[in-house]
Amino acid sequence: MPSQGDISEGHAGERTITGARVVVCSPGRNFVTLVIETRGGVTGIGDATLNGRELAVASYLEDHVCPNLIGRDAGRIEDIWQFLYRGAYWRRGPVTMSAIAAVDTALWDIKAKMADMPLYQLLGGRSRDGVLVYGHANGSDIPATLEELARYREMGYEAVRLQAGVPGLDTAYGVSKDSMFYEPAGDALPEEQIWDTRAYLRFVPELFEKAREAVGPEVALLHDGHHRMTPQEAAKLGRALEPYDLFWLEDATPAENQEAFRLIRSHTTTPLAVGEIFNTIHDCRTLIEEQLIDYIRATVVHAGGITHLRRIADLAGLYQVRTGSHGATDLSPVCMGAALHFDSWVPNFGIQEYMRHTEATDEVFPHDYRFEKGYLYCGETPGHGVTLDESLAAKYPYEPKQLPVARLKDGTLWNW
Ligand code: KDG
Ligand code: MG
Repeated sequence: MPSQGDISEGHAGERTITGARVVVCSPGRNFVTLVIETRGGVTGIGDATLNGRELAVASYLEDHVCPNLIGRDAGRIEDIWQFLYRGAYWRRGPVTMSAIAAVDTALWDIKAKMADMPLYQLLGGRSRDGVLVYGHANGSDIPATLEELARYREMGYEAVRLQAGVPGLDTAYGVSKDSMFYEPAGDALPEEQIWDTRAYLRFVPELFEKAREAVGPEVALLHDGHHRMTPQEAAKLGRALEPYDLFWLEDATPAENQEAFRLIRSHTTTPLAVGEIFNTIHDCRTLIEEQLIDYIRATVVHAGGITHLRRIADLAGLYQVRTGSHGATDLSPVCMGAALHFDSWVPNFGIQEYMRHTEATDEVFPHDYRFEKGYLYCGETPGHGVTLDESLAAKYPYEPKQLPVARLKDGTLWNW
């Protein structure tokens, strides 16, 4: 009889999954968390947050995944991953892969707790002491952005992403009212913003010229194009930014068409990063194998959990592509905790994005990772080191929120 991975194996009684449930809460922004319980009393949690589409993943988990988990051996992480990926017949996609990621993360949490080890030990142990992170400095114009940059330097950051308001445009990606906590998902229905790439391209090199003058050559400076340029425009920007020695230019152009990066790559030596919206290895195979990028930004929650992210990182390692995982605030502290264990191990680590969560979020998700002088350190607690205060979470019910959309001046819908 084929094994179901249940207690029929004899040794797995303690590990049998007896419960799986989804907690949706909104301590300032929405988060979806999967809680898996085992007969032995060990629980694990995984992040399943997909900004603006949270309830789709919650339903995918509650209605289609959780019933399949009951009775299985929580120790069979790979088999459960394959079951959820192949078994659904419908493969890939952000909803499916975020749901699989939540299960995978919770199971790694359980395995590590049962082994009485921090998760990074199960992956192969530390490759580094601390994880280099970049923070977000943003402002309505260049002086305001440089002030923020100085503030991040004072806090100890060695790497800072810069986004600034573009002259002539009312809104720009990455620039918020509260500079410390950039939260783009606003209203129940999407805000519509106006975008003009030519105005943006005229402005960005000056931002980085002034920033370099202000901080000198050492500090790593990053920028996110947020999928808005054509390949030709991205090539032009990459070249214009070369004198300012960026750590990376992110999401220069949409990457459904991976071959589009050939044009950008052939025109500029500015390092390229992409992948925060990728959910499988197939989204980045050409980008990696042709060495069209320098950093892959896939992360635990949207790319199928630790099990799948490890496959992506291993492929990337063959081609000298390093990791630079997405770490915006819409990824919960559970994702961040798991990501930091991953980052502490992965040999081809590059950098980790770190947007600080609000106090309310940190209270709902107590964690043992800590920031010090530009680095994040995962803790030594068995598991991934992040828990969920369910009674506090219950005080913050779900609030419908969606990401903005962008239109060109003539009304054409563009990439936000
Ligand atoms: O939900 C969307 C955000 O995660 C995204 O806009 C953040 O681009 C982003 C980044 O680089 O952090
Ligand atoms: Mg981005």
